[in-house]
Amino acid sequence: MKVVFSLGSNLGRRFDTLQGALDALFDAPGLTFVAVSPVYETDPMGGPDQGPYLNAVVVAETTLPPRAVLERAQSVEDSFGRRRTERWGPRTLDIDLIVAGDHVSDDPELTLPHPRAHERAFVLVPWAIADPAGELPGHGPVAALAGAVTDQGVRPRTDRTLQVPM
Ligand code: A4P
Ligand code: MG
Repeated sequence: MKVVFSLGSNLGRRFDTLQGALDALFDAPGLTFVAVSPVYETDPMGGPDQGPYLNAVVVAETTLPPRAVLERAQSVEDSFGRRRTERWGPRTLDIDLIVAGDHVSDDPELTLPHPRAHERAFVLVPWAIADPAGELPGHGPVAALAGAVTDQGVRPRTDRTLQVPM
């Protein structure tokens, strides 16, 4: 099953956090790395007044059930000092599960596909580069969706490239 993660950080050493999170995600069996997007500097969407994010998208293959993939992502968030205080507030690290194969769920603990992914340039623009043939179940080809969300303040950081996890 293919899984797609969105990584975001707007506190602390943002790039180092994204690289550390990428490495940690693949540090245990069950997830196989496929691709990582370029890094983007993005204007914050929603929540309180907060600083800009670095965002990236990671594509993987897994034999794990979606719930176990989310638990992996949450334990990586926790290990980077994530505090769950204010919803949509600033964070050292946010890892969202965007899709898990063609699973569809409205469970608030794990909603699939991610309910806001289809309208967020900071997810769609990097995803379309990491996986040009990607599909968002219920919404269609990612490349077309990415082309439709403009003016959200998503700028490539060509000076920063995430290394493939070892
Ligand atoms: N949850 C349900 N479905 C999922 C899923 N598919 N992936 C539950 C991950 N988590 C999922 O998440 C809250 C609850 O969502 C968890 O208990 C989990 O079981 P959280 O990470 O603790 O809180 P949050 O991130 O503040 O809330 P949420 O709803 O995930 O926020 P969003 O919608 O992800 O927004 N602007 C820019 N430019 N870049 C960003 O990365 N991120 C956000 C967070 C807002 N604005 C941003 C960015
Ligand atoms: Mg989240």
